[in-house]
Amino acid sequence: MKKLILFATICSLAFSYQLCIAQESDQTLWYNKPAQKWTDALPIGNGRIGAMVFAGVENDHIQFNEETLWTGKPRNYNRKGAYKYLAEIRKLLFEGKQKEAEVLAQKEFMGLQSEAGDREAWIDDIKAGKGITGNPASVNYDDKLWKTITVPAYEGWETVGLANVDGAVWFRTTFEAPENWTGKDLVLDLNKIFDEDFTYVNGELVGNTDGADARKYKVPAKLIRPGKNTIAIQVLNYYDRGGIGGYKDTSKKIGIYPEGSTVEQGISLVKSWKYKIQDQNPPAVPQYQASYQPFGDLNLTFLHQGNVSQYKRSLDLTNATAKTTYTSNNVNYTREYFASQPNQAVVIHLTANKKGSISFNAALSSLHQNSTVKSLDNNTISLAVQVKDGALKGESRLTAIIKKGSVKVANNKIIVSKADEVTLYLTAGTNFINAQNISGNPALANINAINSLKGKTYDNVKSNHIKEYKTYYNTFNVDFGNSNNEKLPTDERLKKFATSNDAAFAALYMQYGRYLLISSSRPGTQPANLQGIWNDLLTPPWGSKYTTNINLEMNYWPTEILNLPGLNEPLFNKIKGLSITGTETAKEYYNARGWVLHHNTDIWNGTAPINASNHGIWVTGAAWLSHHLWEHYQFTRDRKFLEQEAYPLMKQAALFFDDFLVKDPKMGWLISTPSNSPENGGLVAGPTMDHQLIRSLFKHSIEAAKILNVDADFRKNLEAKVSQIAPNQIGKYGQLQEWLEDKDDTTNKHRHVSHLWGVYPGDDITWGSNEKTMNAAKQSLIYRGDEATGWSLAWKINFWARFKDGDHAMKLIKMLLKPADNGAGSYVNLFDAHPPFQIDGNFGGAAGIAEMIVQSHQGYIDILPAIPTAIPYGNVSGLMARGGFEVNLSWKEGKLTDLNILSKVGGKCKVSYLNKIIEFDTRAGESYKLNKDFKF
Ligand code: FUC
Repeated sequence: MKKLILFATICSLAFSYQLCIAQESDQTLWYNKPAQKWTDALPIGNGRIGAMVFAGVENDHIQFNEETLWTGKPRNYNRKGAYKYLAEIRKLLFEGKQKEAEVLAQKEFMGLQSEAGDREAWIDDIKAGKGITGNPASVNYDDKLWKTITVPAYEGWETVGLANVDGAVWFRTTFEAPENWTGKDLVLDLNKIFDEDFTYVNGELVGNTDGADARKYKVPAKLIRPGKNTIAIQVLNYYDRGGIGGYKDTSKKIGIYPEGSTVEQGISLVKSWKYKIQDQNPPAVPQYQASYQPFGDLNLTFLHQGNVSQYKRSLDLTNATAKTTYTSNNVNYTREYFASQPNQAVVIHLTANKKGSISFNAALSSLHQNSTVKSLDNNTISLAVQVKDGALKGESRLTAIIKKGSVKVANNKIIVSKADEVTLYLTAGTNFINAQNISGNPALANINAINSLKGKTYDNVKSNHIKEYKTYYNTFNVDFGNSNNEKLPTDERLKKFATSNDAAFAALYMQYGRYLLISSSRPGTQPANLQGIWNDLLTPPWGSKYTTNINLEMNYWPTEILNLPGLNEPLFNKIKGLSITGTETAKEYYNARGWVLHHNTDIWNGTAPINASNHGIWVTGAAWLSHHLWEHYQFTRDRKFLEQEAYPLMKQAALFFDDFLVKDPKMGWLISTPSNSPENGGLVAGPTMDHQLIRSLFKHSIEAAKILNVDADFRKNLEAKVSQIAPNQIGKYGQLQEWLEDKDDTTNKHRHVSHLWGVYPGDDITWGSNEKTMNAAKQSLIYRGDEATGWSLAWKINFWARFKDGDHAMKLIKMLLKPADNGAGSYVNLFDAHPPFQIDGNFGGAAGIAEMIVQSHQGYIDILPAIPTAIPYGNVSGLMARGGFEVNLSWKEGKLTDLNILSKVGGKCKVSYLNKIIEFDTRAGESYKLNKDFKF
């Protein structure tokens, strides 16, 4: 607040523009150049509609999403009767035959994929020349009118101009054969082509390969002519990246050379080739689960002339509004952008300090091949899209409201001339209603939004947006002091973070995490997926779906501790949906009661195993999600929630394991098999993580049943079983064993650190209850090392906080908050880089910093358990602790100066600081203040 007032004062005193920038609020991301890449652009979102603002001066690109536009359709993912193979898979694992178990499971135990298109029929059509005239393989084919493309492109033709293309594409080029090649057989080295090729030299087929193998074709001497020779390649691509890929290591060239020599001695084919798209409708590729889709692009084209100065773009987290300002021809222009939840629209407001200065065209487009733009009236256009592999379709509308000047629609573009002020409303909807029902009308969300905007001024809409947003954002405040780097643009600040004293940047990162969650997970919407709500790719990494062996859960780590409990609603709703499909999966795969969730899900609530049996068969997704339900009760003590929502789902999750656990023949413990220690070590019997999760689930279900005074028999049964579950074991290297057997490899740097689940987010291992195991867990983490993917760095921040080593946690914060130059870290817009972009690290990182300030998982509130020397000063309010307590505190030079605890529901409060512990009774709604000596 202090800083904001200062900002206003300085600016009103008409100091230089630069100084105004320097005094920007400490809760703002800002830059002095437009976004070049998607990960430079600034994200806005209302939980349902998300947009990325590029903020170019002449061309402002706003790429947008609607969270329910996915591939696929409602269908049953379960393989009927898979349980018949369960006993055999278990037996093979018990006999130590992991490979055999994986092979059997791959064949009989994975979920059902979506239907395949008829590939043979399509290839027949393509070979018969559908979509192209003549025979492009022939030497004399006229390719003069064909376009050119860079060859090769290892990341796919998508990256060199064919952005949304799958299908059949012809490539042609020529080379001059030197005379001394006459009579020699040649080698045509193309290496990777995605996915299949038919390669011709001078009209003759010299090779055909389907799939990932490298290609080196022999070209018989008799085919080669002195002088000019023609190479023509027909590439068939079914999914994701396509084209002539060549080598990942681009210092290696594709080319042609005589047998016995090398490509360096021959002719390089790295150059511009001619290409022609033959067909863009390849048959569908079977998928285990669906992918989140981009929706469309809004491009605003301005006719600015003359120099542009004073450029700045920013995102103010305090009011969830992005802004672009610049001066052109002595006119100061301002654009404001936000995604309104109350009015369900992305709103863009354009102003200038000189009347009649705003002129631009606004166009909608989409990557979806099946999309159309239409004019609806003289100030509205619409974009209709239909996803290729699935049943979902969407509609979006753009309306321009102008003050003075003129507006019209021509060529399906909105054209604004000489307006004083313009407001654009961008709305979107799909036919998705829920995972079973897609009978919705995509126009409806647009119509409703536009109706809700009727009669409202821009100022109304903006103030309603800010008011609604602040009900979430303002529940927590953090100040780690000022830093010199605050006067730097955010990208510069990011570069310097690791080597400067800029604790304030870590505070900004916490608030950015909260901002991103509010923007991607409002009540009534889908939960935040791997990219939250933001995605610009038709085949995004991992389908931008929900990976449940860490990633989905990490997205929701900030909700309780960072005081955003209302944002759990989409997750809890998802859990309900998953419990329904998961009940059928439990029956079909394990002949068990209750519900089960494997390592991934999507908008259609898939719960069956996917991908490969060595990591797709991981059975504890429901146990982990149940932990979120229990934690919500722990933090809020909301008994009604426990009774009506949490316990019924937890109980069903526990029932599954009641049926599923089996006795280990060697040790006699109850173990989880078959399963996997996420993505490490293949299919196994008894990964440690599973036992921690199941033990926690059983304990919490027992406790919940006690609190609610229900299900005595069920409780007793769990009580009898919980102590039989395989315990955490310390291995020969002093490590916490990742598996039942002592077989950890201390040089293994795997990103997943699953066996430490019991340290965080669980509480199966704590300093208070089992110091030895805690030390073993710490040893395991030391062996794993610090280097990791984005989300893994974020997890490690939380681990080091729980180990009470703030400085080590800070080291990982610095690794997470460093520019992502092809590695883990943060992009220009501070999105987390796995790489690629994955939002979990943002959320895990924000939660981790909170965990350094307050912990409450050991039955008391632990104050400053892991504060690093690099954050010597702090003033924080609104951190939440289990038991329904809100913690407000300050510290200086690393020492507590003030503590104020608000009891939300009453009851005993136990607080610890350094070695002191105090306990007192509280009344709901009352605050309890302690001084630096920990006295009232
Ligand atoms: C898990 C992780 C990967 C990635 C993916 C989305 O499979 O192992 O690193 O985060 O989810």
